[in-house]
Amino acid sequence: NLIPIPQPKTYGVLGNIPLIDKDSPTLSFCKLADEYGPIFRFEALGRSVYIISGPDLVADVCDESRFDKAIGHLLKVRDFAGDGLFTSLTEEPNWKKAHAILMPSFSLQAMKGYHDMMVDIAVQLVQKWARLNPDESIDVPDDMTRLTLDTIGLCGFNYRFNSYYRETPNPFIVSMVRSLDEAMHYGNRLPIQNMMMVKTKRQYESDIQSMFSLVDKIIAERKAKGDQGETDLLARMLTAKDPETGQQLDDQNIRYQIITFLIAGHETTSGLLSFTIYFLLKHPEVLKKAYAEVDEVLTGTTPTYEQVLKLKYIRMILNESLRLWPTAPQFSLFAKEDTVIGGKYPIKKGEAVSIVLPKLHRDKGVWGDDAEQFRPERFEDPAKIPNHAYKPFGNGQRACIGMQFALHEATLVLGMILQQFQLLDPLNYQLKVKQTLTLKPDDFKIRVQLRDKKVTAAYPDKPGEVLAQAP
Ligand code: FDE
Repeated sequence: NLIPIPQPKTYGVLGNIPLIDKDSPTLSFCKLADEYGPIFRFEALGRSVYIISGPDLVADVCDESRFDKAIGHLLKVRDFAGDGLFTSLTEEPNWKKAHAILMPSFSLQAMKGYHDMMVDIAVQLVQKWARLNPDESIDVPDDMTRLTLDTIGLCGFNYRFNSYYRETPNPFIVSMVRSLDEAMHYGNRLPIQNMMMVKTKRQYESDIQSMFSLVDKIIAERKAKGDQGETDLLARMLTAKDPETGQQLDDQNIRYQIITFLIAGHETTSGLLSFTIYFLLKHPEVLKKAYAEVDEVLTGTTPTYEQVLKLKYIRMILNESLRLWPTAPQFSLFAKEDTVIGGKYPIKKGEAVSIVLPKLHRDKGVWGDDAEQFRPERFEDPAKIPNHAYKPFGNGQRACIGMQFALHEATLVLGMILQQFQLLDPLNYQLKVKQTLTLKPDDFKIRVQLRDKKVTAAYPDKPGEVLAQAP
Protein backbone atom coordinates (compact mmCIF):
# COMPACT_ATOMS: atom_id res chain seq x y z
CA ASN A 1 0.00 0.00 0.00
CA LEU A 2 2.88 2.37 -0.74
CA ILE A 3 1.81 5.28 -2.89
CA PRO A 4 3.90 7.47 -5.19
CA ILE A 5 4.64 11.01 -4.07
CA PRO A 6 3.08 13.68 -6.32
CA GLN A 7 5.22 16.17 -8.20
CA PRO A 8 4.13 19.44 -9.81
CA LYS A 9 4.83 20.21 -13.47
CA THR A 10 8.51 20.37 -14.47
CA TYR A 11 10.34 22.62 -16.96
CA GLY A 12 13.31 20.77 -18.48
CA VAL A 13 16.63 21.20 -16.66
CA LEU A 14 15.06 23.78 -14.39
CA GLY A 15 12.75 21.15 -12.95
CA ASN A 16 10.18 22.84 -10.72
CA ILE A 17 12.11 26.06 -10.21
CA PRO A 18 9.83 28.25 -12.36
CA LEU A 19 7.01 27.46 -9.91
CA ILE A 20 8.61 29.34 -7.04
CA ASP A 21 9.08 33.02 -6.47
CA LYS A 22 12.83 33.26 -5.98
CA ASP A 23 12.38 36.11 -3.53
CA SER A 24 10.05 34.17 -1.26
CA PRO A 25 10.45 30.41 -1.75
CA THR A 26 8.72 29.41 1.48
CA LEU A 27 5.48 31.17 0.57
CA SER A 28 5.58 29.52 -2.84
CA PHE A 29 5.99 26.12 -1.16
CA CYS A 30 2.95 26.88 1.01
CA LYS A 31 0.88 27.63 -2.10
CA LEU A 32 2.09 24.48 -3.84
CA ALA A 33 1.15 22.51 -0.72
CA ASP A 34 -2.41 23.89 -0.99
CA GLU A 35 -2.55 22.31 -4.40
CA TYR A 36 -0.43 19.14 -4.05
CA GLY A 37 -1.07 18.21 -0.43
CA PRO A 38 1.01 17.37 2.67
CA ILE A 39 3.94 15.94 0.67
CA PHE A 40 5.20 16.57 -2.85
CA ARG A 41 8.47 16.22 -4.69
CA PHE A 42 10.32 19.35 -5.72
CA GLU A 43 13.11 19.17 -8.26
CA ALA A 44 15.63 21.88 -8.95
CA LEU A 45 18.61 21.52 -11.26
CA GLY A 46 19.02 17.84 -10.57
CA ARG A 47 18.50 18.14 -6.80
CA SER A 48 15.31 16.74 -5.37
CA VAL A 49 13.57 17.29 -2.04
CA TYR A 50 10.22 16.27 -0.57
CA ILE A 51 8.30 19.26 0.71
CA ILE A 52 6.34 18.25 3.80
CA SER A 53 3.63 20.06 5.75
CA GLY A 54 1.35 17.34 7.22
CA PRO A 55 1.59 16.80 11.00
CA ASP A 56 1.75 12.97 10.82
CA LEU A 57 4.54 13.15 8.24
CA VAL A 58 6.41 15.73 10.31
CA ALA A 59 6.11 13.46 13.35
CA ASP A 60 7.79 10.69 11.32
CA VAL A 61 10.65 12.78 9.92
CA CYS A 62 11.31 14.26 13.37
CA ASP A 63 12.16 10.74 14.57
CA GLU A 64 15.90 11.19 15.08
CA SER A 65 16.61 7.48 14.74
CA ARG A 66 15.52 7.68 11.09
CA PHE A 67 16.27 11.28 10.02
CA ASP A 68 19.03 13.80 10.69
CA LYS A 69 19.60 17.44 9.75
CA ALA A 70 20.40 18.04 6.06
CA ILE A 71 22.46 21.02 4.92
CA GLY A 72 22.22 20.72 1.13
CA HIS A 73 20.23 23.95 0.95
CA LEU A 74 22.80 25.68 3.20
CA LEU A 75 25.95 24.71 1.29
CA LYS A 76 26.53 28.23 0.04
CA VAL A 77 26.08 29.65 3.55
CA ARG A 78 29.05 27.49 4.55
CA ASP A 79 31.23 29.87 2.56
CA PHE A 80 30.99 32.18 5.58
CA ALA A 81 29.47 30.10 8.39
CA GLY A 82 31.72 27.06 7.74
CA ASP A 83 31.24 24.20 10.16
CA GLY A 84 29.58 26.46 12.73
CA LEU A 85 26.63 24.99 14.63
CA PHE A 86 23.95 25.91 12.12
CA THR A 87 25.63 24.80 8.89
CA SER A 88 27.40 21.61 10.01
CA LEU A 89 26.25 18.02 9.74
CA THR A 90 25.65 16.29 13.06
CA GLU A 91 28.50 13.96 12.13
CA GLU A 92 31.13 16.63 11.77
CA PRO A 93 33.37 16.61 14.84
CA ASN A 94 32.99 20.35 15.37
CA TRP A 95 29.21 20.13 15.67
CA LYS A 96 29.31 17.84 18.69
CA LYS A 97 32.22 19.66 20.24
CA ALA A 98 30.70 23.14 19.89
CA HIS A 99 27.27 21.89 20.94
CA ALA A 100 28.68 20.47 24.18
CA ILE A 101 30.78 23.56 24.86
CA LEU A 102 28.02 26.08 24.15
CA MET A 103 24.91 24.42 25.61
CA PRO A 104 25.51 25.74 29.15
CA SER A 105 25.79 29.30 27.79
CA PHE A 106 22.25 29.04 26.45
CA SER A 107 20.47 27.42 29.38
CA LEU A 108 17.53 29.15 31.02
CA GLN A 109 19.83 29.77 34.00
CA ALA A 110 22.43 31.47 31.78
CA MET A 111 19.88 34.12 30.77
CA LYS A 112 20.32 35.75 34.16
CA GLY A 113 23.84 36.66 33.11
CA TYR A 114 22.67 38.34 29.89
CA HIS A 115 19.67 40.14 31.34
CA ASP A 116 21.33 43.47 32.17
CA MET A 117 23.02 43.63 28.77
CA MET A 118 19.70 42.96 27.06
CA VAL A 119 18.15 45.77 29.11
CA ASP A 120 21.01 48.10 28.12
CA ILE A 121 20.18 47.71 24.42
CA ALA A 122 16.40 47.74 24.92
CA VAL A 123 16.71 51.06 26.75
CA GLN A 124 18.37 52.48 23.64
CA LEU A 125 15.37 51.48 21.54
CA VAL A 126 12.88 52.91 24.03
CA GLN A 127 14.81 56.16 24.27
CA LYS A 128 14.95 56.51 20.52
CA TRP A 129 11.20 55.99 20.22
CA ALA A 130 10.44 58.29 23.14
CA ARG A 131 12.29 61.14 21.47
CA LEU A 132 10.57 60.99 18.10
CA ASN A 133 8.29 63.82 17.09
CA PRO A 134 4.60 62.94 16.82
CA ASP A 135 4.69 62.92 13.02
CA GLU A 136 7.73 60.64 12.71
CA SER A 137 7.22 56.98 11.80
CA ILE A 138 9.16 53.98 12.99
CA ASP A 139 10.39 51.35 10.58
CA VAL A 140 9.73 48.40 12.89
CA PRO A 141 11.90 45.67 11.29
CA ASP A 142 14.78 48.16 10.97
CA ASP A 143 14.71 49.12 14.62
CA MET A 144 14.22 45.52 15.73
CA THR A 145 17.22 44.46 13.68
CA ARG A 146 19.28 47.16 15.38
CA LEU A 147 18.14 45.79 18.71
CA THR A 148 18.77 42.10 18.08
CA LEU A 149 22.13 42.66 16.42
CA ASP A 150 23.36 44.90 19.23
CA THR A 151 22.06 42.44 21.82
CA ILE A 152 23.82 39.37 20.41
CA GLY A 153 26.96 41.47 19.84
CA LEU A 154 27.04 42.61 23.45
CA CYS A 155 25.99 39.33 25.10
CA GLY A 156 28.03 37.20 22.75
CA PHE A 157 31.29 39.04 22.37
CA ASN A 158 31.11 42.18 24.46
CA TYR A 159 31.14 44.11 21.18
CA ARG A 160 28.97 47.16 20.61
CA PHE A 161 27.63 47.53 17.08
CA ASN A 162 25.98 50.77 18.30
CA SER A 163 23.29 50.49 15.66
CA TYR A 164 21.11 53.14 17.27
CA TYR A 165 23.84 55.69 16.69
CA ARG A 166 23.75 55.09 12.95
CA GLU A 167 21.28 56.07 10.27
CA THR A 168 22.14 53.15 7.97
CA PRO A 169 22.81 49.54 8.92
CA ASN A 170 26.22 48.66 10.25
CA PRO A 171 28.59 47.75 7.35
CA PHE A 172 28.99 44.27 8.82
CA ILE A 173 25.24 43.79 8.50
CA VAL A 174 25.20 45.10 4.95
CA SER A 175 27.80 42.47 4.04
CA MET A 176 25.99 39.75 5.95
CA VAL A 177 22.55 40.45 4.47
CA ARG A 178 23.98 40.68 0.95
CA SER A 179 25.89 37.39 1.33
CA LEU A 180 22.84 35.61 2.75
CA ASP A 181 20.77 36.90 -0.12
CA GLU A 182 23.32 35.68 -2.64
CA ALA A 183 23.61 32.31 -0.85
CA MET A 184 19.83 31.92 -1.09
CA HIS A 185 19.64 32.76 -4.81
CA TYR A 186 22.80 30.99 -5.98
CA GLY A 187 21.44 27.44 -5.91
CA ASN A 188 18.41 28.34 -8.01
CA ARG A 189 20.45 29.64 -10.93
CA LEU A 190 22.00 27.60 -13.69
CA PRO A 191 25.77 27.16 -13.32
CA ILE A 192 26.24 29.18 -16.50
CA GLN A 193 24.21 32.04 -15.05
CA ASN A 194 26.30 32.02 -11.88
CA MET A 195 29.47 32.02 -13.95
CA MET A 196 28.39 35.09 -15.82
CA MET A 197 27.53 37.10 -12.73
CA VAL A 198 31.07 38.33 -12.29
CA LYS A 199 30.19 41.46 -10.34
CA THR A 200 27.91 39.62 -7.94
CA LYS A 201 30.62 37.07 -7.31
CA ARG A 202 33.23 39.74 -6.64
CA GLN A 203 30.88 41.54 -4.24
CA TYR A 204 30.12 38.24 -2.50
CA GLU A 205 33.79 37.48 -1.99
CA SER A 206 34.57 40.92 -0.67
CA ASP A 207 31.57 40.79 1.69
CA ILE A 208 32.85 37.54 3.13
CA GLN A 209 36.32 38.98 3.59
CA SER A 210 34.98 41.97 5.44
CA MET A 211 32.92 39.76 7.77
CA PHE A 212 35.98 37.63 8.48
CA SER A 213 38.17 40.60 9.19
CA LEU A 214 35.80 42.16 11.74
CA VAL A 215 35.28 38.87 13.52
CA ASP A 216 38.95 37.89 13.47
CA LYS A 217 39.74 41.28 14.96
CA ILE A 218 37.29 40.71 17.81
CA ILE A 219 38.91 37.34 18.54
CA ALA A 220 42.45 38.68 18.33
CA GLU A 221 41.72 41.64 20.60
CA ARG A 222 40.19 39.42 23.23
CA LYS A 223 43.11 37.05 23.12
CA ALA A 224 45.58 39.92 23.41
CA LYS A 225 43.71 41.33 26.38
CA GLY A 226 43.73 37.98 28.13
CA ASP A 227 41.10 36.59 30.47
CA GLN A 228 39.60 39.40 32.53
CA GLY A 229 36.69 37.42 33.89
CA GLU A 230 34.37 37.91 30.92
CA THR A 231 31.37 35.60 30.92
CA ASP A 232 30.19 36.03 27.34
CA LEU A 233 30.06 33.38 24.61
CA LEU A 234 33.45 34.35 23.28
CA ALA A 235 35.11 33.83 26.65
CA ARG A 236 33.53 30.41 26.85
CA MET A 237 34.60 29.49 23.32
CA LEU A 238 38.19 30.55 24.04
CA THR A 239 38.53 28.66 27.30
CA ALA A 240 36.04 25.80 27.65
CA LYS A 241 36.95 22.22 26.82
CA ASP A 242 34.65 19.64 25.29
CA PRO A 243 33.96 17.24 28.20
CA GLU A 244 34.19 14.24 25.88
CA THR A 245 37.40 14.93 23.94
CA GLY A 246 39.04 17.45 26.26
CA GLN A 247 39.62 19.63 23.20
CA GLN A 248 38.93 23.34 22.73
CA LEU A 249 37.48 25.03 19.65
CA ASP A 250 40.08 26.26 17.18
CA ASP A 251 40.22 29.91 16.08
CA GLN A 252 38.74 29.27 12.67
CA ASN A 253 35.77 27.48 14.16
CA ILE A 254 35.28 30.27 16.72
CA ARG A 255 35.12 32.68 13.80
CA TYR A 256 32.42 30.57 12.17
CA GLN A 257 30.47 30.31 15.43
CA ILE A 258 30.53 34.08 15.89
CA ILE A 259 29.24 34.65 12.38
CA THR A 260 26.64 31.93 12.97
CA PHE A 261 25.37 33.60 16.14
CA LEU A 262 25.25 36.96 14.45
CA ILE A 263 23.21 35.52 11.57
CA ALA A 264 20.98 33.19 13.59
CA GLY A 265 20.57 35.45 16.56
CA HIS A 266 19.50 38.63 14.91
CA GLU A 267 17.37 38.11 11.78
CA THR A 268 15.07 35.53 13.34
CA THR A 269 14.49 37.36 16.59
CA SER A 270 14.00 40.69 14.88
CA GLY A 271 11.39 39.14 12.58
CA LEU A 272 9.66 37.64 15.61
CA LEU A 273 9.43 41.04 17.31
CA SER A 274 8.21 42.72 14.14
CA PHE A 275 5.45 40.19 13.43
CA THR A 276 4.40 40.37 17.07
CA ILE A 277 4.00 44.15 16.96
CA TYR A 278 2.00 43.70 13.77
CA PHE A 279 -0.34 41.19 15.44
CA LEU A 280 -0.76 43.41 18.51
CA LEU A 281 -1.71 46.39 16.36
CA LYS A 282 -4.34 44.37 14.56
CA HIS A 283 -5.77 42.66 17.69
CA PRO A 284 -6.85 45.31 20.20
CA GLU A 285 -8.35 42.72 22.57
CA VAL A 286 -4.97 40.93 22.83
CA LEU A 287 -3.14 44.23 23.17
CA LYS A 288 -5.42 45.20 26.04
CA LYS A 289 -4.65 41.99 27.95
CA ALA A 290 -0.95 42.49 27.26
CA TYR A 291 -1.04 46.02 28.71
CA ALA A 292 -2.85 44.71 31.77
CA GLU A 293 -0.15 42.11 32.38
CA VAL A 294 2.73 44.51 31.77
CA ASP A 295 1.20 47.13 34.08
CA GLU A 296 0.80 44.55 36.81
CA VAL A 297 4.24 42.95 36.53
CA LEU A 298 6.60 45.73 35.46
CA THR A 299 6.63 48.09 38.38
CA GLY A 300 10.13 49.61 38.14
CA THR A 301 11.99 51.68 35.58
CA THR A 302 13.42 48.66 33.82
CA PRO A 303 12.32 45.00 34.15
CA THR A 304 14.20 42.61 36.41
CA TYR A 305 15.07 39.07 35.33
CA GLU A 306 12.34 37.64 37.57
CA GLN A 307 9.73 40.05 36.22
CA VAL A 308 10.44 38.93 32.65
CA LEU A 309 9.70 35.35 33.68
CA LYS A 310 6.34 36.51 35.02
CA LEU A 311 5.23 37.95 31.66
CA LYS A 312 3.29 34.79 30.83
CA TYR A 313 0.78 36.31 28.45
CA ILE A 314 3.54 38.06 26.50
CA ARG A 315 5.20 34.65 26.08
CA MET A 316 1.92 33.24 24.77
CA ILE A 317 1.70 36.11 22.30
CA LEU A 318 5.23 35.35 21.08
CA ASN A 319 4.40 31.65 20.73
CA GLU A 320 1.31 32.45 18.71
CA SER A 321 3.24 34.86 16.52
CA LEU A 322 5.83 32.12 15.87
CA ARG A 323 3.00 29.77 14.99
CA LEU A 324 1.52 31.94 12.24
CA TRP A 325 4.81 33.44 11.08
CA PRO A 326 7.73 31.25 12.13
CA THR A 327 10.64 33.49 11.18
CA ALA A 328 12.93 30.54 10.40
CA PRO A 329 10.27 29.04 8.17
CA GLN A 330 11.83 25.82 6.88
CA PHE A 331 14.30 23.16 7.96
CA SER A 332 15.57 20.07 6.21
CA LEU A 333 16.42 16.49 7.06
CA PHE A 334 17.72 13.43 5.24
CA ALA A 335 16.76 9.78 5.67
CA LYS A 336 19.45 7.70 7.35
CA GLU A 337 18.00 4.48 5.83
CA ASP A 338 15.25 3.54 3.39
CA THR A 339 12.03 4.19 5.24
CA VAL A 340 8.30 4.86 4.93
CA ILE A 341 6.54 7.91 6.34
CA GLY A 342 2.86 8.43 7.07
CA GLY A 343 2.46 4.67 6.60
CA LYS A 344 2.53 5.03 2.82
CA TYR A 345 5.22 7.28 1.34
CA PRO A 346 8.57 5.59 0.64
CA ILE A 347 11.71 7.67 1.25
CA LYS A 348 15.10 6.28 0.19
CA LYS A 349 18.31 6.50 2.19
CA GLY A 350 19.95 9.87 1.62
CA GLU A 351 16.85 11.57 0.24
CA ALA A 352 15.99 14.97 1.69
CA VAL A 353 12.78 16.35 3.11
CA SER A 354 12.04 19.95 3.99
CA ILE A 355 9.38 21.00 6.47
CA VAL A 356 7.37 24.08 5.60
CA LEU A 357 6.43 25.53 8.95
CA PRO A 358 3.84 28.21 8.11
CA LYS A 359 1.73 25.52 6.47
CA LEU A 360 2.27 22.92 9.23
CA HIS A 361 1.44 25.50 11.89
CA ARG A 362 -1.93 26.25 10.29
CA ASP A 363 -3.14 22.68 9.95
CA LYS A 364 -6.85 22.76 10.74
CA GLY A 365 -6.96 19.10 11.78
CA VAL A 366 -4.57 19.87 14.62
CA TRP A 367 -5.15 23.53 15.46
CA GLY A 368 -8.89 23.67 14.80
CA ASP A 369 -11.04 25.59 12.35
CA ASP A 370 -9.70 28.91 13.64
CA ALA A 371 -6.12 27.90 12.77
CA GLU A 372 -5.67 31.06 10.69
CA GLN A 373 -6.71 33.30 13.59
CA PHE A 374 -4.24 34.94 15.96
CA ARG A 375 -5.28 33.63 19.38
CA PRO A 376 -2.51 33.47 22.05
CA GLU A 377 -4.86 31.65 24.44
CA ARG A 378 -4.03 28.44 22.53
CA PHE A 379 -0.78 28.40 24.46
CA GLU A 380 -2.41 28.75 27.89
CA ASP A 381 -1.99 25.07 28.72
CA PRO A 382 1.42 23.69 27.67
CA ALA A 383 -0.01 20.15 27.77
CA LYS A 384 -2.39 21.03 24.95
CA ILE A 385 0.25 22.19 22.46
CA PRO A 386 0.45 19.69 19.57
CA ASN A 387 4.24 19.39 19.49
CA HIS A 388 4.60 17.78 16.08
CA ALA A 389 2.55 20.55 14.53
CA TYR A 390 4.62 23.26 16.24
CA LYS A 391 8.32 23.41 15.37
CA PRO A 392 9.35 27.09 15.25
CA PHE A 393 12.69 26.18 16.83
CA GLY A 394 13.34 23.03 14.82
CA ASN A 395 13.74 19.53 16.19
CA GLY A 396 15.66 17.31 18.60
CA GLN A 397 19.38 17.74 19.14
CA ARG A 398 19.57 20.09 16.16
CA ALA A 399 16.88 22.39 17.53
CA CYS A 400 17.64 26.03 18.14
CA ILE A 401 20.28 26.49 20.81
CA GLY A 402 19.26 30.15 21.09
CA MET A 403 15.61 29.57 21.98
CA GLN A 404 15.78 30.74 25.60
CA PHE A 405 17.95 33.64 24.54
CA ALA A 406 15.53 34.77 21.84
CA LEU A 407 12.47 34.38 24.05
CA HIS A 408 13.97 36.18 27.02
CA GLU A 409 15.12 39.03 24.81
CA ALA A 410 11.82 39.31 22.94
CA THR A 411 9.70 39.14 26.12
CA LEU A 412 11.82 41.77 27.80
CA VAL A 413 11.68 44.15 24.86
CA LEU A 414 7.96 43.79 24.26
CA GLY A 415 7.37 44.35 27.95
CA MET A 416 9.43 47.54 27.88
CA ILE A 417 7.72 48.80 24.73
CA LEU A 418 4.24 48.21 26.13
CA GLN A 419 5.19 49.73 29.47
CA GLN A 420 6.05 52.98 27.70
CA PHE A 421 4.10 53.30 24.47
CA GLN A 422 0.75 53.30 22.85
CA LEU A 423 1.10 51.69 19.42
CA LEU A 424 -0.47 53.53 16.49
CA ASP A 425 -1.21 52.34 12.97
CA PRO A 426 -2.01 55.56 11.07
CA LEU A 427 -1.16 53.99 7.70
CA ASN A 428 -3.37 50.95 8.31
CA TYR A 429 -0.52 48.61 7.43
CA GLN A 430 -1.37 45.63 5.22
CA LEU A 431 0.92 42.67 5.84
CA LYS A 432 3.39 41.85 3.10
CA VAL A 433 5.87 39.14 4.00
CA LYS A 434 9.44 39.39 2.78
CA GLN A 435 11.95 36.56 2.79
CA THR A 436 15.71 36.71 3.02
CA LEU A 437 16.69 33.42 4.61
CA THR A 438 14.13 34.37 7.27
CA LEU A 439 10.70 36.00 7.12
CA LYS A 440 9.85 39.61 8.01
CA PRO A 441 6.96 42.01 7.51
CA ASP A 442 8.01 44.18 4.59
CA ASP A 443 7.93 47.96 4.77
CA PHE A 444 6.19 47.92 8.16
CA LYS A 445 5.88 51.38 9.70
CA ILE A 446 4.09 52.46 12.84
CA ARG A 447 3.93 55.45 15.15
CA VAL A 448 4.01 55.49 18.93
CA GLN A 449 2.91 57.81 21.70
CA LEU A 450 4.30 57.81 25.21
CA ARG A 451 1.79 56.46 27.69
CA ASP A 452 3.29 58.27 30.66
CA LYS A 453 6.09 60.73 30.13
CA LYS A 454 7.35 60.40 33.69
CA VAL A 455 8.59 56.86 33.26
CA THR A 456 11.03 57.42 30.41
CA ALA A 457 12.16 60.72 31.81
CA ALA A 458 13.53 58.62 34.65
CA TYR A 459 16.06 56.97 32.31
CA PRO A 460 19.48 58.50 32.66
CA ASP A 461 21.03 59.79 29.47
CA LYS A 462 23.72 57.18 29.35
CA PRO A 463 22.09 53.76 29.07
CA GLY A 464 24.89 52.17 31.06
CA GLU A 465 23.78 54.02 34.16
CA VAL A 466 20.53 52.12 34.24
CA LEU A 467 22.52 49.02 34.97
CA ALA A 468 24.24 50.62 37.91
CA GLN A 469 20.86 51.50 39.41
CA ALA A 470 19.10 48.23 38.79
CA PRO A 471 18.02 46.65 42.09
C1 FDE B 1 18.90 26.55 14.94
C2 FDE B 1 17.57 26.91 14.69
C3 FDE B 1 16.63 26.10 14.00
C4 FDE B 1 16.90 24.68 13.39
C5 FDE B 1 17.38 24.84 11.97
C6 FDE B 1 17.57 23.53 11.25
O1 FDE B 1 17.21 22.44 11.75
O2 FDE B 1 18.11 23.55 10.13
C7 FDE B 1 15.44 26.78 13.95
C8 FDE B 1 14.15 26.34 13.30
C9 FDE B 1 15.67 28.01 14.64
N1 FDE B 1 16.95 28.05 15.08
C10 FDE B 1 14.68 28.99 14.83
C11 FDE B 1 14.88 30.19 15.54
C12 FDE B 1 13.84 31.13 15.76
C13 FDE B 1 14.39 32.13 16.49
C14 FDE B 1 13.65 33.38 16.97
C15 FDE B 1 15.77 31.81 16.73
N2 FDE B 1 16.02 30.62 16.11
C16 FDE B 1 16.67 32.60 17.47
C17 FDE B 1 18.01 32.26 17.64
C18 FDE B 1 18.91 33.06 18.41
C19 FDE B 1 20.13 32.43 18.34
C20 FDE B 1 21.41 32.91 18.97
C21 FDE B 1 19.94 31.23 17.55
N3 FDE B 1 18.66 31.17 17.16
C22 FDE B 1 20.99 30.32 17.26
C23 FDE B 1 20.79 29.11 16.58
C24 FDE B 1 21.82 28.14 16.32
C25 FDE B 1 23.29 28.29 16.69
C26 FDE B 1 21.23 27.06 15.66
C27 FDE B 1 21.92 25.77 15.19
C28 FDE B 1 21.80 24.77 16.32
C29 FDE B 1 22.48 23.46 16.00
O3 FDE B 1 23.29 23.00 16.84
O4 FDE B 1 22.20 22.86 14.96
C30 FDE B 1 19.83 27.38 15.54
N4 FDE B 1 19.59 28.63 16.10
FE1 FDE B 1 17.79 29.57 16.17
